Amino acid sequence: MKLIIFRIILSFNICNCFISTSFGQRLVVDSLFLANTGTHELWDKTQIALYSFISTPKQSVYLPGKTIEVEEGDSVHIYSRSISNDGFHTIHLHGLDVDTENDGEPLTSFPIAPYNSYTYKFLAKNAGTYIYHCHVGDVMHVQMGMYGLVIVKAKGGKKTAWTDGPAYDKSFSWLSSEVDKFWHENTPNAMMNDFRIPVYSPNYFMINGKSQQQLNDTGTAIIAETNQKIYLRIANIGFYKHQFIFPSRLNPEVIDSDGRPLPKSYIADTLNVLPGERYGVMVSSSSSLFEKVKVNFIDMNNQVSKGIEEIPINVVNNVSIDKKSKYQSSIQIAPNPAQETIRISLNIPSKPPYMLRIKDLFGRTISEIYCQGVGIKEIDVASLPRAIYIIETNINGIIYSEKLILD
Ligand SMILES: [Cu+2]
Repeated sequence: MKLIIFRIILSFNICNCFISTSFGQRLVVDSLFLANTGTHELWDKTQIALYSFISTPKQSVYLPGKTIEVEEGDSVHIYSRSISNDGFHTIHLHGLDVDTENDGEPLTSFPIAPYNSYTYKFLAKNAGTYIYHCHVGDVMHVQMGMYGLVIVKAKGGKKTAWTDGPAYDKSFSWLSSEVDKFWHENTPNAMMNDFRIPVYSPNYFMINGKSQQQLNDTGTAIIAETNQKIYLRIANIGFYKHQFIFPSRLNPEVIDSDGRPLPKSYIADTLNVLPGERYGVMVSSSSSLFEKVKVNFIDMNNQVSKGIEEIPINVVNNVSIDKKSKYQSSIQIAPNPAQETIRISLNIPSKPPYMLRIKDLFGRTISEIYCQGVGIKEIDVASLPRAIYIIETNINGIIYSEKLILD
């Protein structure tokens, strides 16, 4: 059975494939490789040892692990192979209705030994946001990075929070967590054998494995247009309480929790997400908005916030930009999205010498380029982190700006 599934995966050359059954139900076959050797770079360039769930055995580890995406009603098989050179691992499907054999609790289910594999199976009964994580050594393997999201979309992959639920235009997933560097410097097995588990004192606070300037990231920062419905899937796999504070102009409406629609949705600009909890929040703004969602990471022993991270929100009123003036779209960037070099031309009546500024979504100037005369300006952007930026210039008191995506 394992061999057959592995063949399917290889023949499709991607790790997520589906086959329709005679009852119209999809069988989704996905794969995870359980790794215990790797390093991960944090926002300040600090390197930590990391375990992870990755897509292919040759990949470098990353945080969080691979996201599993399926649809409501799917029968899901996750081929799981340990490429760890030491110790056991499992996959616990947190919040999903699974039988004991597929629960991933090592005592009642079973652990996966190095270079062994198992195919976890479950039925994705309810659309929603779920977490999977290793259940060996409990908190230690999770702390080492063995976690990821399971997203169960509405039937047919429709852009609704659940089948026949509220519709959205865009969605973002925020899986929050923490890192205690000391725990990563001491192997979990050594700590477990000695029963000397140190006090948990995290020094890095993350959303989608990112912090600080890394949150200016196309997968995490909210980039949307006015009046678009944005569906946020928020999940906490840390050991602290994570408090999300939204600008009230985003009209945050909490609509589901832990994989079930709420009987009655509610508006709240502060959302406390406890370890293991998941929430669905619908936001939108009727006017342009350049603000941040603030996230407090709160030690539940004393209710003190030990870290703050901010996720940029960039809601742009595209209609009014077009109507306001032709100058607003007068910066032309090509290519966009770009990778290495961009060519910028200004389409305005007069062009005195001007300064082009590249800003991140926090409004910080990343670089300034002095420009003179007409013609196309070529700028090397290869060294900039892959993210969204604003190219801006001020000519005779008028600010011209344009969005630049580096991918
Ligand atoms: Cu593990």
